[in-house]
Amino acid sequence: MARILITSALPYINGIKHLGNLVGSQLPADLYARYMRARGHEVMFICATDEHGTPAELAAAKTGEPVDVYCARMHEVQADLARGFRLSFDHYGRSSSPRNHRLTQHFAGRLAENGFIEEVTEQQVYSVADGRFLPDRYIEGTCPNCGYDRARGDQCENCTKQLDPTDLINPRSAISGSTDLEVRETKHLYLKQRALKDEIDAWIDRQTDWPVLTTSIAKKWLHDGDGLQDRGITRDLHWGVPVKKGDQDWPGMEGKVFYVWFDAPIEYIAATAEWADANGKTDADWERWWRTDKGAADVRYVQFMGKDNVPFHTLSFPATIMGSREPWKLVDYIKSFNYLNYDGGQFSTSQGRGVFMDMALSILPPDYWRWWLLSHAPESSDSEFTWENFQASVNKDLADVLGNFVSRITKFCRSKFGETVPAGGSPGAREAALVAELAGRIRAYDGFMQAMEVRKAANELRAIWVIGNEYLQEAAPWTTFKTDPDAAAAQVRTGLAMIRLFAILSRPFIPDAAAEMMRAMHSDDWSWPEDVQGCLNALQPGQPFEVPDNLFRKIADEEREDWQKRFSGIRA
Ligand code: B3M
Ligand code: ZN
Repeated sequence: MARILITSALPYINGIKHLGNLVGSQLPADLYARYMRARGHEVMFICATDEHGTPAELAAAKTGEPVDVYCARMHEVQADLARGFRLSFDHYGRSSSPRNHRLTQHFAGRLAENGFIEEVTEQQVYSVADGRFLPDRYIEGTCPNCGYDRARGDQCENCTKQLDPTDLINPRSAISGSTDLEVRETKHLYLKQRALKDEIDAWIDRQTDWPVLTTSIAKKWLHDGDGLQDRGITRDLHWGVPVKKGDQDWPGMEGKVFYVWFDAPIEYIAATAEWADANGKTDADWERWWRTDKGAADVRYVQFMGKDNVPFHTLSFPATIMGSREPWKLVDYIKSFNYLNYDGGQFSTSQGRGVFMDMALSILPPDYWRWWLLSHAPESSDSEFTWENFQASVNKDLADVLGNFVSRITKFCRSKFGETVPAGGSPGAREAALVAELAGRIRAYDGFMQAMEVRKAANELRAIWVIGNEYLQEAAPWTTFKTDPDAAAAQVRTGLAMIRLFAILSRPFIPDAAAEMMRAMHSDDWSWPEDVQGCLNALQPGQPFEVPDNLFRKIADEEREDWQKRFSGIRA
């Protein structure tokens, strides 16, 4: 049995997430966690809300709530939606937790002790009207390069030119619109990433099994242009982890907080400590996942994220870990995703475009969304959500193939043999061929799931469901029954046993339907079908079963047209 640590990129606290966020990290991470548990490994699956930074402060200001009240409320909203999508985290933490405060301050103290922190005095734009320093993104003005009048202090979205706030013409606060801005001196801490560049480079070179997408992004940031740069890790904000050196104050850093991207990855570790606290466990229980000197040496750590998060996870977070000179676990594999686009446009939380998690669950149960998103995951390239494609995939794969198979075999059995697994007959050549075909497909499915090749795994699972229908079509127990009821009984037993087999294999993708299929077979034996023949003989004659309600309904054209209009991409 292996020990698998899985983390998903932490969703920002502000706003309900859209399906692009979901399929770009949390959902495939859940698929992998469920699969690894089904294969008998020990899994620790961690996520949390990412609660600091200007977005949280501004979102709270819009609602008029104190930011800590806003974050507590939104954490519950997001935790509830995670449950709604059956995301099976062992813990869904909060980056504003005391655990993360202490751990972030601990790492900062260690980095300082080891000479990887530099105190830098710099010029920053201060908004008198807002009474605060403005991060570059919160300064707007006219782009000197193309004249776009909503350019940001870090980049012009129109011509993508990298900017400094002082480049902007007629700069103003993006919060209040005020032009009463001053440039003031302020002191910040910088993580000396350049001093760790060679160590990071050598570590990345050792990760020979990483996807090309992950490695190429990391290498680009390491070597392109001036290469890896030292990075500011503090901000003049009120909401965040107060700057301290371990549990000591940091002279000159009073009133400042750590930059959100410094504390957020540390929450992966802190959330595991929160898990221990929430479950009456000891520090040793979480440290055995994260400290290679306390039992984590044999842990395989896999991270899931969108590709825009790869730089922080391959450079800044490893720099924090390495610079601490403490034996913390570094990631072993990073599975990163491209983007899910919506009906020709980009999903966008800030512009409210796309299908959002709460909307999705208001119209269909999670399995429908899980299946479509995972079988269309944006792995090697962006993928496109269209309502037509969603309707076609759900109606075909879930209703016509899987749902129809379960319905046909259970209803036929009930009509001829009642609601118990029939005795009589014995498997023949056709069943032997079925076992061989299923075994081959399950081996391929296993291979793709182990390799986190999500779409290929979905294709194999779909092909396995099709095998069930093809078996029914060829065996035709309804015809066999006319001349040889015993032989028909053997065919029906095989068909019913496939329902349980499909439940076991499908649970990582569609957990609710899988549970319903297993329940209908009056079984709760989820052991993985290493021996397919044994699995097809698992239901004993005389054992009761039920005809489950229709597992999946079809989406009608009218519904799809209504949803297309209702979710026109602009969130009310
Ligand atoms: N919240 C960025 C994002 O949601 C950030 C991920 C943090 S993972 C430590 O895209
Ligand atoms: Zn521009």
